[in-house]
Amino acid sequence: MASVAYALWQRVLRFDPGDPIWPNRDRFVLSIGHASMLLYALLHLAGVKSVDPDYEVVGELAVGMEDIRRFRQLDSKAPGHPEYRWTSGVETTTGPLGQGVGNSVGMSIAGEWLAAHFNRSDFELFDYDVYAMCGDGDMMEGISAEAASLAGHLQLNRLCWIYDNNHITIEGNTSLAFSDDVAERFLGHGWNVTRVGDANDLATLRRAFETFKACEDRPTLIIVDSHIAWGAPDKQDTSAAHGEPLGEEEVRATKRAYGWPEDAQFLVPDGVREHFRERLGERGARLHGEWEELYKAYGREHPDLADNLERMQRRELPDGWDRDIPEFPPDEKGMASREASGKVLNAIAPHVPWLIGGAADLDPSTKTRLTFDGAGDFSATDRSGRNLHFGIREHAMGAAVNALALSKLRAFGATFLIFSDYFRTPIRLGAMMEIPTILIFTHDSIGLGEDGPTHQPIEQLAALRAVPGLITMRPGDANEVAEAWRFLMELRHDSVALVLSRQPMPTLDRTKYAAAAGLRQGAYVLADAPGGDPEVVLLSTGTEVPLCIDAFEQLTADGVRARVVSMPSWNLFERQPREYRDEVIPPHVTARVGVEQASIFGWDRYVGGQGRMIGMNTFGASAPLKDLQRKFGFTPERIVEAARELLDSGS
Ligand SMILES: Cc1ncc(C[n+]2csc(CCOP(=O)(O)OP(=O)(O)O)c2C)c(N)n1
Ligand SMILES: [Mg+2]
Repeated sequence: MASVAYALWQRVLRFDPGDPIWPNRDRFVLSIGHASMLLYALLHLAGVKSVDPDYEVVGELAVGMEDIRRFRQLDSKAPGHPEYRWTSGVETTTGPLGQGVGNSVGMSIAGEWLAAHFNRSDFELFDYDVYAMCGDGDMMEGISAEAASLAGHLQLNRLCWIYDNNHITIEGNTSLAFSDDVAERFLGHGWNVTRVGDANDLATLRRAFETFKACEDRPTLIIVDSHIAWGAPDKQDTSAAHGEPLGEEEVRATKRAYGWPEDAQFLVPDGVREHFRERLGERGARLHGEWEELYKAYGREHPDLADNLERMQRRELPDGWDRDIPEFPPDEKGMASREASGKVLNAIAPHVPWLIGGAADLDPSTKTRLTFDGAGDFSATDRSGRNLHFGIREHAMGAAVNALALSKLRAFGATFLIFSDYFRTPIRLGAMMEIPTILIFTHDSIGLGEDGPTHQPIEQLAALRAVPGLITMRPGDANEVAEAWRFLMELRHDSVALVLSRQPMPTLDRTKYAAAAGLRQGAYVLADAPGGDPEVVLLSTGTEVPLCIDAFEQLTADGVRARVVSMPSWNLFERQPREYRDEVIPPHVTARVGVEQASIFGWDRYVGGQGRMIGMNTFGASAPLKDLQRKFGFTPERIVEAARELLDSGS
């Protein structure tokens, strides 16, 4: 695929090596992340400059020759698979096959939305194209079907996938496991499909890219017939070329076939870097320069929009973005946290124009629809809409939301917590890339009731908590929800999973109990024995917090010194200093009861060896909420009983 990458980068791609984060650059996504060296070679030969986290161009090479020599070694800018943030010029982290093509759809949605929102007559600020290079693996992965189907439906005509049709995967020829007619399949998805019969035919490649550029109503798939390890006399067209080094002799023979000096290693012949500078470099710098001029004039004519764009690039928010976030009055009946979240989201979104998102066909349930005047629906005919409809395509939604965040939008995706399992990979990649993706998961426990065990999440919460860096939050009433949004909107480098209930819970009286702002510490003392110094501590999250409050009131009335700790986010709690954590959960108080309608996995860390956990050890059941709570022991009475048992046994 080197020749294909060459044709694209040298002749087509609008990319300025001097500034790899110029907002209107074309995006190049290497969905075949195992071919990372192709990307590193391009970044190196094109002389792409590195960028620091403050968005200043630093000026060192993004990938130096030393990095390439140290391919896949510790601290090299050329790691095994391309990693966003680690290597400048890498648009997204790829390697798990299918993710890159999924991302490319989100990048293209972002491009369309940015154009609709920011472009004005005479000011075409955004018109970038998105190219994704994919392989047999991407084509086999289900996510490519979801993503292609969505892209075709949305008629994303500035999206181009280039399929490395080499008929080889790891186990051998694709005939082992794959016989799709890929062209037919993409025609069915509503794509423009074209074919290049020889990957080394630069003229035909060029025509294919022109066909893509000329196509105005659909995405384009370019099927390129290619040969893995082209030119290697014994390994070309074999799966061995994928999985093993060619070996010294075969490398020599390959160099001979290319007419290359056989003994030279890491050789860049004179003139090659200049050649890249003259084509890609010159074109990119010129287009970028013209764009900067245009942008200056835009700033004079449309200062407010330019201000928005600047803030967006820095992941800052408009002044006063949070001014309409409601404070929820105490209410015994209360509301579901999904309900509160919908209200807060709709109080924020009108003030943050680039906050967009949607659900995988569940917005009536997740309460994530933006309902204010003019919010609109993003579609093939309206690119300015802020409600996205991902359809029932959770995996593609996850990849697309990551890509929207990579495009500097503030983006959210929503579904039931149980279906987080359908897109674990995008969730962990978002966290790994340190991008502020917002995931909204409702129907967060057996409390959803009659839908039964297929829909009742058990281990999902523990699984989300286990993702390094991901901030998982399960707020305990409407005001914790408001605080969660206040907190998460300002994050610039953390992905968040907001876990919300289907069923109502009381809105706590915050004059009686501690302020919801405690959520920022991850866990906080919500209710306490007079003067502190409790003999038993009740720990819980979400809908179980009010159960603990009830139990606390009963225990207090009986003269037991109890404390309730609300723990909306373990991950945030772990970021607090030891003193704070010990203050909230005093190490010497070993009588602790944890309560959560989820897998008990991980709770022993807080409940301790002598505490009690009221949680789930099995799947749930299909029944009304009240019956389930009784069956599984989620009642204030059961909590009181557990606390008493602990105190009586002297722990
Ligand atoms: C989701 C996922 N499953 C499995 C792998 C392991 N894997 C890496 S490359 C590869 C084969 C890919 O074949 P293809 O896309 O045709 O690439 P080629 O061998 O032609 O370069 C596999 C199975 C992976 N990276 N991601
Ligand atoms: Mg292949």
